[in-house]
Amino acid sequence: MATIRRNIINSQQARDQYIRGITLLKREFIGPTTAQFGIPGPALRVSTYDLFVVWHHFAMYTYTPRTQMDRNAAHRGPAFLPWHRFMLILLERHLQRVLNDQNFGLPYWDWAADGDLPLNQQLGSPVWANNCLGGQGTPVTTGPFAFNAADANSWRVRIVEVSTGRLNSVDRGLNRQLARPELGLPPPSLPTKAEAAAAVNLNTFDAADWSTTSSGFRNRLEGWQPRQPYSGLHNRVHVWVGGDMGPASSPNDPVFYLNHCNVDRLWEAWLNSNGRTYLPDQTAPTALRHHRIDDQLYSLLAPARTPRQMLDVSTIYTYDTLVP
Ligand SMILES: [Cu+2]
Repeated sequence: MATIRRNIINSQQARDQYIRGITLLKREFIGPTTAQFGIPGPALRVSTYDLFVVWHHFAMYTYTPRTQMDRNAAHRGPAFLPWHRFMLILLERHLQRVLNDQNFGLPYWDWAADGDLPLNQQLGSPVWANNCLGGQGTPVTTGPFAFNAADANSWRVRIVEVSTGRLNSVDRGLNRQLARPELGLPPPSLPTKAEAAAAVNLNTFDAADWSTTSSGFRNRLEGWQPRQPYSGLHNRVHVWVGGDMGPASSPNDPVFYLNHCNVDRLWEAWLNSNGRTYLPDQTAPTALRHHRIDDQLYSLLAPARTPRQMLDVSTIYTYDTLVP
């Protein structure tokens, strides 16, 4: 039976299970070591949670094509949506396993609902309460992911992207700086409901040259267009949260999955109203590998799926509500 993915602020059960589940995955060390991934420093076992951080980083540094630094295997191109859907399904399965609950559905953060509020109220959203994701700081000191130097079981960032673009082993708390201005700009607002609806209303899924300059739904939702003054939907949520949500190791912050679950929900709304279609098809140039409909999505943890296999997931999960 398909599970139901719910709004995290409307379901105490989904919220509590999510926090408990990812805490368990963070403490589960059954995977490869950092040395096996070429991460410098002492060879430490990578937790199940951190495997997803590594996978995301590797995908982001798999350029497609190799010579062009723009599109990568999971971003800046059409596979952005099916790749993250594949990632979320795998994480959800791990959560179901450690929670011993096959009905658990990943919750989402409806950031557009917060984006309709004035900025000071966006910061006061129940998402940032101590019984949900906790507050902000460098490091975060309140809520379930608070850093406590004396408690080895408190939430630690173990693998992070450094300025060279490579992954490094660290042992520190989680960093989060909500609604911080960038480069002298005024503080960013979360995206609004009108902006989300305008994206879903675009009939074209994606268009040549399948990059950050393309017109269409994928690029609008990913957030490269329009870019004034901040990037749009998904990208702006990363910028708005700040801290560890910035670099390619952004799955370090558990809010990553709540953001992407909402992105996935907007895609589901689009698929619902436009038909379960995807572009480009398999006749597109090989430079678009990982992005064509029957290409394998970049995988590290499980047998690869294709974009086509991600178009109808109704036997796996549904959402409590889609955007109107
Ligand atoms: Cu990503």
